[in-house]
Parts: sequence; C-alpha cells; structure tokens
Amino acid sequence: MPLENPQRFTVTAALIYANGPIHIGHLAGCYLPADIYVRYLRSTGRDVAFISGTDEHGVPITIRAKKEGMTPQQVVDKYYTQIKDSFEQFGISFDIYSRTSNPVHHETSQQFFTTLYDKGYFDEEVTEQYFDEVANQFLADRYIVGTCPVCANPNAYGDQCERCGTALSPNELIEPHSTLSGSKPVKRQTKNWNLPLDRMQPDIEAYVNSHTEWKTNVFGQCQSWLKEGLRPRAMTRDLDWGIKVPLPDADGKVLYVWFDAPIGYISMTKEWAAEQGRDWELYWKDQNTKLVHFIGKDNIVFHCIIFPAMLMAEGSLILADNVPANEFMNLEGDKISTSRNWAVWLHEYLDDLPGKQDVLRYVLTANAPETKDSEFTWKDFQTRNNSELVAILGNFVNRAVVLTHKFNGGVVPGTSVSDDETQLALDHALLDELAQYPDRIGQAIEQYRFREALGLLLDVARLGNKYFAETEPWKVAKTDPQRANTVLNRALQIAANLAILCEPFLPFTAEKLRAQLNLMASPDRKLDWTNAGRADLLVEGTQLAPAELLFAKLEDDFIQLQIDKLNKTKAMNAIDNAGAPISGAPTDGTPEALEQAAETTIPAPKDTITYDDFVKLDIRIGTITEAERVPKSDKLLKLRVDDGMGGRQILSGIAKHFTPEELIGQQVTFLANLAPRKMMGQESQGMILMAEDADGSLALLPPHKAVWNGGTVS
Ligand code: B3M
Ligand code: ZN
Repeated sequence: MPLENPQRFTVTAALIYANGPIHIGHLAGCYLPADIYVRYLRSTGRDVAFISGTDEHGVPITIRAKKEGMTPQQVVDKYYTQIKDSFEQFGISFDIYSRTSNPVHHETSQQFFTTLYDKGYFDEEVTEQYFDEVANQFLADRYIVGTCPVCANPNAYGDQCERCGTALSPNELIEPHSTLSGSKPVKRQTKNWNLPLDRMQPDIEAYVNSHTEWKTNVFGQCQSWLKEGLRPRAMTRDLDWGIKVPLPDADGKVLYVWFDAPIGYISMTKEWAAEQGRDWELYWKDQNTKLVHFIGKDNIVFHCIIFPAMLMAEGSLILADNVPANEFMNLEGDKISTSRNWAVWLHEYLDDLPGKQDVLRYVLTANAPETKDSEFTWKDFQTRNNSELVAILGNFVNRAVVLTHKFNGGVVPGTSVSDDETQLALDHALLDELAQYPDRIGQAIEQYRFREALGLLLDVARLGNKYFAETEPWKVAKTDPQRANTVLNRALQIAANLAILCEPFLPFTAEKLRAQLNLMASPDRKLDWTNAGRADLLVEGTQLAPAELLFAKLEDDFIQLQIDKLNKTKAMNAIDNAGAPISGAPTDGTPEALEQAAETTIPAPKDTITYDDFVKLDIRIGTITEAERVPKSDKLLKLRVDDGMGGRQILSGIAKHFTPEELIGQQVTFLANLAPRKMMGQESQGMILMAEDADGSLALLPPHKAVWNGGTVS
C-alpha cells in the first residue's frame, strides 16, 4: 500500500556504471524526473535525502578497462569524476553523489551479506562454470561468445543474444569461446551462494501486489516475472573485481554486482548522514519514510523483486513505496547506443550549448519516456525552445518586466480596487486560477507525471499572456494609469509565482527570474511551494533589475550544426561497418568488435558469378527529367529518365525515401536491359540502382562527375 502523506523521503536515482560518460537518455530516463521530484518535495518543506552515485563493480567495468587499456580502478576514477561533473552542471541536486568503491560501502555490503548468511538465507550450490585456462579465470557470462541457438548469430553473449533479444545462459551457446583469450573454455566446478527467490516468491508477490498504484509498465513487468516463477539467484561471482565475499572458503569470489549496488543506496545514505550529523536509520528504518527508486526500465526486476527480497531477508529495513521507472528515449529515429556513439553526450552539450542546461531539462521533460519510448530530435528541441520557452514563458516575463520599466520606472506598482465590474471579475478569475496551479502541478509531480506537470507550468505563463491580451496595459497606461498599475502588479505576481513553480524543472531559470524580479523571501513569505499561488509575493515598491531575456531563439544554422554532427557519426559508423566483419565471419573477439558485430550485420555475400554473367548487365547513366507518384501506390514513383536514346519510363519503389521534387535533375545509375514489366498498370523499362545504408535508408548512385546520358558502366 502506498504511504499516506509521508513527511520524510529517501529518494534514490540509479547508480550508473562508472564505465562511460552520460547522455540525454540517462538524464531523461531517471535523473531529471528524480531531481524534479526532490526539488518539489524540498519546496513543500518535506525532509528528503536524495541519494545517488556510481556503480563501480561488475563485468561492465572490467570490460571497459580492457577496451581502454586501463585498470578497472583507473576506469572508475575517470568516469566517476566526469559523471559527477555532468550531473552538477545540469543542476541535479543530489544530497550526496558517492561511489560503491568507498570503504563504508564495502563494509555495509559485507555486513549485509553476513546477516543473510547468519540467518541461513543462502543456499550453497556447486555448479559447473566455464573457465578460461589460458587467462586462468572463470568467465562471466559476458566474456563468453558463441552462436545463438535461436537465430544463429555467431556473436551471441553468454547472457543474451543482442540480435534476437533472447536471454541465454552460457550453456546454450553453440561453440562457445572466451573473449579474453579466444580459447575454448572448459567446465570447472565452483561454489556460490544463492538467494532462494523461489521460496521467497509468496512474500515478494504480496509486496508487489500491494502496489497496484505503480506505473503500468513497472507493475506489468513484475507480474510477468512472478508468473514465470522466480528462480534462485547466485549472490556471489567468480571474479577478481568487486567486494570480497566475507567467508573463509570464498577465495577469488566477489559479491554479485546486483547484490552490492542497491545496498549502495544505504551505504551512501550513511555517508551523507555522517557528514550532516543526522541519523541514517530514520531514512531506512522508519515505517513513515517513503522510499522511492528512480530507474530506467532495464533495472526494474532488480529494484522491484531482487532488492526487496534482500531487504525482506535482512529484516530491519523499509521497502520501496514506488519505483517510477521510465522507458527509453531514442535519438533521431534510432536507439541511443554508446558503442555506435549515437547519443547526445552531456559533456559535449555543455561545450556546444553553454548556459542552456534548462533548455535541455525542459525538452527532455516535455518529451520524457514516461509511458512509452520517446524520441529526441534537434528539430523538436529547436521548436520547443522557440515556440514554448521563448514565445510563451520568456515572452510573458519579459513583457511584465519591460512594461514595468516603461510605465513605472521599474518599480513594482501597488494595486487599486477597480469600480469596473468586468475588470473586477477578470482579476478575480485570474487570481483564482493562479491559486490553483501549485496544487495541480504538485499533484502531477507526486504521481510521477512530470510531462503533465511541466505542461501546467507553461499554462501559468499562458495565463499571464492571456491576461495581458485581455487588459492591454500598454494602452490603458495612457488613459487609466491606476488600472495599468494594477494589471502590472498582477502580472508581476504571476512572474514571481513562476519563479517558485519553475524551480524543480528549470532551476537556472528560476534563479535568473528571482534576480530579475529582485524577489526576496521574508519570515512570513518563504519563497517555496507552501506560498506559491499567493498574489503578494512581490512587495510593492520593489525595484526590478533591468529586463533580460530568459531564453534566446535558436536559429536553423545553429541546430544544423548538431544535426551535422550526428550525420557525421552516422557516416563514420557506415565506414566502420563496411570494414567490420560480415555476418557469419568470426570477429577479433574484442568486446568492441563483438558489440559492433552484434548491433550491425552486413548482408551476407552472394554466390560468385563469372565475368560472362556480369557483362550481360547493361548498366548506364541517365538523368531523371520527370518524377511523379503513381496513384494508389504509397511505394511507387514514375520516373522519366533521359537515357541518351530518346528517354524511357522507369517505375521505382522508392516513394517512401524520396519526394518527386528531389529526384528531378539527378543523374542516376540504372539497369537498362531488364525485361520490361508492368506495375500498377504501367510499364517499367529498367531499374534505378540504389545503395542501402545500415539504417535502411537509400542513396542514389550518381557518377562522381557529370557523365553524358546513356554512358555505360562497366
Ligand atoms: N549499474 C545498471 C546501470 O548502470 C546498474 C544500476 C545499479 S542501480 C543500484 O544501468
Ligand atoms: Zn539470437
């Protein structure tokens, strides 16, 4: 059951692996919603611990180390600093951003393990695991590659085939080999300690089922795990990087990274509480503390099933009240991918668009993958900046400040009671509506509906713009300065409210706005959510700072630079792919090559032909002179091609890739002696040749310099 009206919150955001920089997908999926939630809670006066840090153990770290030619320690040191810095720059307001390599974390995790061990929770199990005799170590699933039994992908990992998505175990791989040495691994016996999730299923089920209020994607994923039946899971691993298993007979073994990582939330809370002189136990043991985990969808099972099971077994700690996991954000029509460098990296964004952190915060929230995967495009970024932030929010505030400078010397005017009924009713309705927004926005945030909350925030600015349109103070000032002053006062109160209400979403803008309005708190008027909605936040007589735009318009050429950057990445990937091993061929075994090969596969080569076969093809150059859609077909274009021999008609199934206009005037390569055939009742005399890109898009094949029409290709 969800907690009613809690006053203390422990809010965690996923402990990301310290094995690479962070990108917009991370921010949108987990850290921004968490930050908005926490900033809002603080503003309502609730006691919050906002905890996060880096996950520095596990195979993802050792794989990265191998790739970068560094030690695992060097890798985590490098990325911890970089990641922490990016979060700081984007205003993610953690109370602590720590790391799982800290001593307090090692101790806490080992203690936790020992408690479960002493309570008799673990089942010892001896299993046969793959061992690399050349590298002299047991192989984690990710270090074993072989052929997928489902789709025959030769580069499937020991835990998953990334081509067909099937979850695998190393035993299922055909012809497994080690990525460390390339050798064929052998089976060796090893002992590990299992958490009996199967026996704990009734308790876990009761817990999950008491939270029908969880997001549908989260609740649904839990149900499907439970329906399949939980299986025991080893909480130790044969690996040399991680937290040593605190048992005498466990040499060469470390805690499973998914055992220690979530305990990181607890150890980091301890670290923070010690620094602050607070009691960490209040945040993890008090039944009235609300524990909320913000994560991405790939971490649901660990936070909703495995970690709660660990906590239940431990016995003294609270369970999560909610786990508002997001789906994924895609980028310009493609999955964000680290190995393909298909991402907008936060550190690069900061270089390219300095001072525009709030614009990204805004766009990522407006487009958050809350209920389904969503999409980031630079065009949408530009549109939202120009037509929402600039045109609605920025414009309203700017008008309020500029008009106050113009008509009242930049001093906040007082109000006077109008004797005009219409004006009275208008102002009454305005203030009434304004007063409702803090609750409406707050409720949306408390229900993890951040997109909706942000929409409501913008509605407050819309309310202000509408009020200006209805009252026209710039006209009224000449005839009825008192009324104009009243209007300006109301508008400035809306702006002051915006300074409070936008703080969770746009903290940098909130600060600018406070400075511009010279908005000061006083003992009876704290500038927080509890006072938002009031129409007296800004005191009469306050001198405003000079007007300054909150947001600047983004021009096409600026956005184009970002699009060009991504296009360059795409081109680089295409070149890399061209040199990458083709489907069916072995890779050089490095994780990089394997990752690459798993993500892109070039079509297999066709059977060999003779020169005689080739010369039968009459391939020529022509120019497209006319192009139009074929009625009732969404695929076909009818082209007129100047072939130097009087011209011909060719039908081509490329309507989804090109508009007729962009084809006219293009030189193309075409097959001239293909037997004529009819399509949709029209004759096609040949075939336009195209190159297909990795993403399925098509490219024409013009000669590298203009060639006479009818010129042959050989
Ligand atoms: N390190 C997975 C990830 O970085 C994992 C999260 C741990 S949260 C306790 O996506
Ligand atoms: Zn497969």
